[in-house]
Amino acid sequence: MKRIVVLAFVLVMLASLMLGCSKDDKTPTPAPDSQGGLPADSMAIAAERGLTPDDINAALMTYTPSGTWDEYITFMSGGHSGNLIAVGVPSMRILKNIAVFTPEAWQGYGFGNTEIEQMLDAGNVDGETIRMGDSHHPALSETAGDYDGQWIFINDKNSARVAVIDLRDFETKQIVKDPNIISNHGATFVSPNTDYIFQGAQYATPFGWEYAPLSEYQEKYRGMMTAWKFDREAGRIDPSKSFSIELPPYWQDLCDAGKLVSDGWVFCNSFNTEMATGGNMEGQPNFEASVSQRDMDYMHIIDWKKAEQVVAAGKTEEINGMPVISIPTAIEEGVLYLAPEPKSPHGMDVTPDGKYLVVAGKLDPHVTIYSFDKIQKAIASGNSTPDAFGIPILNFDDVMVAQLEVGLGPLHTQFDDKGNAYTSLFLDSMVAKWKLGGDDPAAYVVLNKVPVQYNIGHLVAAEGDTVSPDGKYLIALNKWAVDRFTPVGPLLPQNEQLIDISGDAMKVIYDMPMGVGEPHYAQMIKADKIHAINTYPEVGWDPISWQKSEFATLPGEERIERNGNEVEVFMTSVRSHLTPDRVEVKQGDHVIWHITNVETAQDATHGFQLDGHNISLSIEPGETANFEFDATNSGTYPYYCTEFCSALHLEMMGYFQVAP
Ligand code: K7E
Ligand code: CUA
Repeated sequence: MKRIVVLAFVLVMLASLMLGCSKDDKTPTPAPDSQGGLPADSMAIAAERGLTPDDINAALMTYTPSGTWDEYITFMSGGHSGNLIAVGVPSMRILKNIAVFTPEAWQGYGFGNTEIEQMLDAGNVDGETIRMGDSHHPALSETAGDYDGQWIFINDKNSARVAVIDLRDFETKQIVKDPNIISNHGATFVSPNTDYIFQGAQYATPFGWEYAPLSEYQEKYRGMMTAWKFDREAGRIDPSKSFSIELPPYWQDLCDAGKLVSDGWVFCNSFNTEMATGGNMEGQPNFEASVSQRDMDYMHIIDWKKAEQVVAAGKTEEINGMPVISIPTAIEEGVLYLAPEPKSPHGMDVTPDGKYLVVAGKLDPHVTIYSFDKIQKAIASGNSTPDAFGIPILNFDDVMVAQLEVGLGPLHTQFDDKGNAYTSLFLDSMVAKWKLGGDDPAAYVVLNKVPVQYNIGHLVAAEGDTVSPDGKYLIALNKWAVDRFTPVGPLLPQNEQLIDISGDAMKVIYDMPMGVGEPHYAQMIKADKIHAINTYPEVGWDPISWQKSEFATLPGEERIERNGNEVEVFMTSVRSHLTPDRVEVKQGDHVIWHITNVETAQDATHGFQLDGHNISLSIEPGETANFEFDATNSGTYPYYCTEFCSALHLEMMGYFQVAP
């Protein structure tokens, strides 16, 4: 019986697709099997695979034939894999795994390439080489509050670092380390014109993560908001024009930058306003209990435009090289305010019009909606009570517009183009769709919900963080994937579920196993906004400095130069040989090696690995890559191209010999 229903459904649907028919279309629907080119066996396939009409619908909405491109690109953080993953929508195919904080051999990232090593080294901590990360929140660069497709930034929660990725070549160009905090979370969030990339701390420590007993938590431990200045011309964060604001040792959590009316402000939710310090072996409760005692935590409300003036006026203290606005100065200058947030809040999402802020409850089934206008009025009224540090806490009722019960474990909220909001419900494993009600509390209503599998964290809507979201698609970033995919051992992939939000009811249309990282947050941009290059502009290009490399080597210029104990190799690669194909040095020599891929054809990448030396490069068409090392061991070490570039790719090799 089910099969007959499926068959009938497929027949009608395929026929209507063929004809592009609408309800007013008076053309009689011919029998599908009489249509030239209509595969008569598709119904049989559907029946054979037991596909329901919904399955077929979902397949038709997501299947992306060979050679056709996705409409959107979603950039998902890789979580503790420390990378950034570009995924096409609606196909949900991984387009690229972009190495950021963690070495990745395929991209030749962190395996010898001199410029990349230097960039990664900029993220080292106190001489400790850091080659991992915990990437959480990617932020696309914006112009007037809209994604402009030029850059993307991402934070490393683990060591409080921020990376800059260039969307011309989808490669990481810079990593900066905050000199005063060791863990961040409310990052990265950009101001509407990407003047600043904001980074809020997470677990409080003394400045510079120095030692201080936990008994001195309230006096010595601090949170922080750093405004990293982005120089668009240079395509780099300019630490010399960046600044920080000292915050209380509450754990700042998620942040978002204001937009339109609220441009100039940044907001963060926080938890552990209890200032708990652990001690579960010393008779204290676990953190999970001690940081959840109070009914209210505090939203941080920061006037960054005013902070910028305070910095310009020199009213800062330089701490570890960073100008910091102290808490007393921030209070005096009207830079920092607090507002109560219901129990263990999570998420901070500014509505597309910039007028409202949504904070989710985590342990409270409500989302709380705050009005920016009310916040401004409350600040102007002077009605507040000081917290333990003297920071004015605005009255909850003065700033809050509505509280809407959305379900259990609300975390994050996204928006569409029709005035709706979508909130992830971790405990319910659902997405709740609700209506924004402006200033009228009664106008906020839950419209419907859709189950997701399982334990949803963040969710992302098409252009969902901009001033003009697209609607259409939403992705649920689910933490658990129990029973969803063919078993692959105890460590399961995450499940990224694509949801069609074009209609009234939400429909899950694709389950994508994410087996290369644990995405926290993601941003989804219209693919045609990104103008990625096909090959580097000129042969001999340095992708990091974005100019011709001083070591560019053209065919005929290949050479090996010896200068005392230093041997410098200038090599070219082209299908299907490396020149020179013999390099001999003496044990103890320092070897500096440059390779230029002189190809100009798209996709004619040559990789390079040197046996026994932990060296792996990816040299894209036109690129010059460099590495250096000490020839410590004598021996014979083949080097070869790692990309299967031609039929004679295996012959693309050479011998590196170290004479004793
Ligand atoms: Cu909710 Cu780090 Cu954005 Cu994960 S955070 S879910
Ligand atoms: Cu070049 Cu294989």
